[in-house]
Amino acid sequence: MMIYAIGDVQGCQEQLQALLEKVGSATPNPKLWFAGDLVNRGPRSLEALRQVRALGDAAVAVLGNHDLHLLATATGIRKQHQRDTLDPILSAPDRDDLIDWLRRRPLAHLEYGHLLVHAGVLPQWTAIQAVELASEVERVLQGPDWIDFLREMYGSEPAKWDDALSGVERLRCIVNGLTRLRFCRPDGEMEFHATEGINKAPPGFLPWFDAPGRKTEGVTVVFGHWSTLGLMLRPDLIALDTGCVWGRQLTAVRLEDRAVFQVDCPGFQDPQLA
Ligand SMILES: [Mn+2]
Repeated sequence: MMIYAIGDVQGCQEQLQALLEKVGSATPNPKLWFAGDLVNRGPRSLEALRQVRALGDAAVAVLGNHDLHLLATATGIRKQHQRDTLDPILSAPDRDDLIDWLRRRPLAHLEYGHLLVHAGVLPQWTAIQAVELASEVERVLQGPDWIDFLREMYGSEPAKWDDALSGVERLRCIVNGLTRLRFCRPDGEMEFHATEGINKAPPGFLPWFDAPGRKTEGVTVVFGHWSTLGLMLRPDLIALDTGCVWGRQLTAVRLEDRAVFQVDCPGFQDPQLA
């Protein structure tokens, strides 16, 4: 089975459509993995969400920080930020169905020796553990108390994972590791301010994937979220956020042979303002 992993769409649905056409002419009925952040900042988040939902079982889409932000905005917990473009979703006739679908997406997916997450995995987590921890959050997001959880989800503490964490602190740490992480200390303590490339790590920090002894080294981690990395292919990593919304590309990588498929984007946001 041919699997194509696709980077952060961020509402760039015309580019998604063009990319799916390219992929579809190489492989009829492909399996599609989305690295999260389907929505926001780009102009057609509503259409992007509808399109991925309509793919049904052909698509696996993990939740990104912008997707969670949509859930929090739709439930009135958070206000939109200045450059958010979520209004068309919030006023859509099918908004409740779309939000309900979105909150039932996973935060991690492990298959064929590849672990799909939006941002990263903490160095202490094995791939199997990452999926188990993700499912702890998924159970809450899919359960009756999901809005209460969203209300407490935001925050950057605790910055460091501990197996003994419990309750909302545990869940928050899992969410932050899977959906916001870029840099951490060698011991896994997370940092959430720096968004530049690997050569601009804050003192004492390194990219999560270069943490020594990282327990996911034996699988290939497929992720997005970090547009300043660009497309990065290493034996143990596939970084997919090639900054579509910033005027670069939307990228798909075929997992079997790492063939790269890309669509250029005119750019809907100014990276100077990022
Ligand atoms: Mn992101």
